[in-house]
Amino acid sequence: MTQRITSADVIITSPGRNYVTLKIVTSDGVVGWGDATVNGRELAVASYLADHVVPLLIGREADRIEDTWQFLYRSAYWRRGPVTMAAIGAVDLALWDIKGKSLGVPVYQLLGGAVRDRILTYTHTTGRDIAELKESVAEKLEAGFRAIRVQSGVPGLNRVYGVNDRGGAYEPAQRSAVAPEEDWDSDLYLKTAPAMLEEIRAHVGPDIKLLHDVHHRLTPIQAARLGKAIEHVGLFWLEDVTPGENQEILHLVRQHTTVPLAIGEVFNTIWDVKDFILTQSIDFIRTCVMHAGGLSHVRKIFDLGDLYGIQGAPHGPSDVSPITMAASMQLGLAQRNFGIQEYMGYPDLAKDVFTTSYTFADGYFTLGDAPGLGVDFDEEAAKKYPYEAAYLPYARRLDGTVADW
Ligand code: KDG
Ligand code: MG
Repeated sequence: MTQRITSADVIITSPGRNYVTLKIVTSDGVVGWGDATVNGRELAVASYLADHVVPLLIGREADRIEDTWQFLYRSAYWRRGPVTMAAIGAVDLALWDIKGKSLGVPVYQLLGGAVRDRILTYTHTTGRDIAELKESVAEKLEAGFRAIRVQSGVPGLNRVYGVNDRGGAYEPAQRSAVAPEEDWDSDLYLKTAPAMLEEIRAHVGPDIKLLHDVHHRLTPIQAARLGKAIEHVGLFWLEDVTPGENQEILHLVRQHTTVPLAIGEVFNTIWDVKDFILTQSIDFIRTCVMHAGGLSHVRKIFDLGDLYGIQGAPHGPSDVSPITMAASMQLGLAQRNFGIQEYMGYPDLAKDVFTTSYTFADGYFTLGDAPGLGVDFDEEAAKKYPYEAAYLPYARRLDGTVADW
């Protein structure tokens, strides 16, 4: 019997940070959960969903996931963009959750079944200086991680991306009515970043995978210089070296260095990343399984990458909810060219609202056999944590110019 969507509700909650969750219920009483969190712009997606998407969903056949995706994408007329694509992504994740639960299987079974047993993951480390970064690295190694993103302070700059200026873990969004300001100077960064990476490599030895995120800061030729200077460090990847809206840019970097390049977390469709892939300028494509239109769309992006030996490595910061994280892992188990899953971790309070079935051991995540995505959302607990405005930082250069953040 055809099951139809009978209700869809958007829930905004803030257990330690803001999350936007979509709950879809079917005529069979099956509940599907989707994540629609766009860090610092949460209410825009909530409105797009509640005001413009939910009314279109009621009465639709819940099993028609691809048809619903095509309908929401093409009937909007206005294409692409983070708000639209996150909203479509939330619906897509909820519908995959429903299909899995209806059939009593985890979503990876519907994507072709497992092609691996466990999912390699990396986490974040940070320090205001190298000594503090080493402590952070030691902590994560102790916790079992074997792939680690390293970010450190830049001498001469007060606040930089990836580093908490008060020490401790870094969470970019700040609960405040204004966007916090960070500092940037590419020359100061380029002067110290290679030595920092060398020292961490010497500290962890050859077997730990090291990653580093430049967060869209450099010009192509600066990025090429950095790549050349750190080839001997043996990074797993160097991420977002340039802003990347001009996709051809990375081809120039590529011609100068063999450091593996990763990019894509801020892009939302296959059209936004296809040139990176078709020109074979990258090694890892980082589109997020929610921000880029859900599992239905991201697996097409990863399939395109597979033609060129490019691996999928979905975005997984604390600002996508455990629903997105679980969906990423479902894809990770079934997608041949899945490379690694980012796992930044979650605020403790988030565990009060989200219950997950994935488990971590020895640097890898394993998925259980829970049907659907394998995540539960506690609506009563969510009510305890009302939305609080929070903004991502932005950066200024030493002369006051707004820089890429
Ligand atoms: O909301 C912005 C964060 O998701 C981003 O800064 C994290 O770059 C990031 C990463 O690689 O996780
Ligand atoms: Mg990044």
